Amino acid sequence: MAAPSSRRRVAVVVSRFNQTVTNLLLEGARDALRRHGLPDSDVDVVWVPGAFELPVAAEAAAAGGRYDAIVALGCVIRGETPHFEYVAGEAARGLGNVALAHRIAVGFGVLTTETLEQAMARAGGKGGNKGFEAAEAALQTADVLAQLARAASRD
Ligand code: INI
Repeated sequence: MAAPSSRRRVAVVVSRFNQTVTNLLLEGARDALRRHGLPDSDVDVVWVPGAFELPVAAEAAAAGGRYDAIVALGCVIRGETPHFEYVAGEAARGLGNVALAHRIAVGFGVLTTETLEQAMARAGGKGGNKGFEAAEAALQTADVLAQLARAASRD
C-alpha cells in the first residue's frame, strides 16, 4: 500500500491512439477522482502510444510503490485494425497481470468496440463514460485491498 487511506495517489495511464475518444475517457476519470476527493495534484497522468503499451506503463507505476490505484484508459476499434484481438487481448491480460502481481487496484477503462460511434457513446455519450467507471472501480478496489490488509494484520 503506497499511502495511508487519508491520502490516495492515483496513476492514470492513457493511450494516444484514438485520442479523440481517450481524451473524453480521461475527462471522465478525472471527474470521478475529483468527486471522490482526490485533488489533481494527487493524480499523475502518463500517455503511451497505444493500448498495447498500457500494461508496461501500469507495471512501472505499480512497481514504483507510489500509487494506491491505477486507471488504464484506451480505445481499440475493431473496424480499424486487423490485429484488434491481439491489441485488446494483450491490454486486458497485461493489466490483469499487473493487478495480481502487485496486488494493486487497476481500473480497466479500455473500450473495445466495432466502430468509432460505439466508442464515443461509451466515452460520455449514451453509454455513460467508461473512464469515470474505471476510476470509481479502481478507488473501490483500493479500499477493499486496504480493508483486507488491515484484517490480515489483526490477530
Ligand atoms: N492501439 C489502440 O490503442 N487502439 C487501436 O484501435 C489500435 N489499432 O487500431 O491498431 C492500436 N494499435 C496500436 C498498438 O496499441 C501499439 O501502440 C502499436 O502496435 C505499437 O506497439
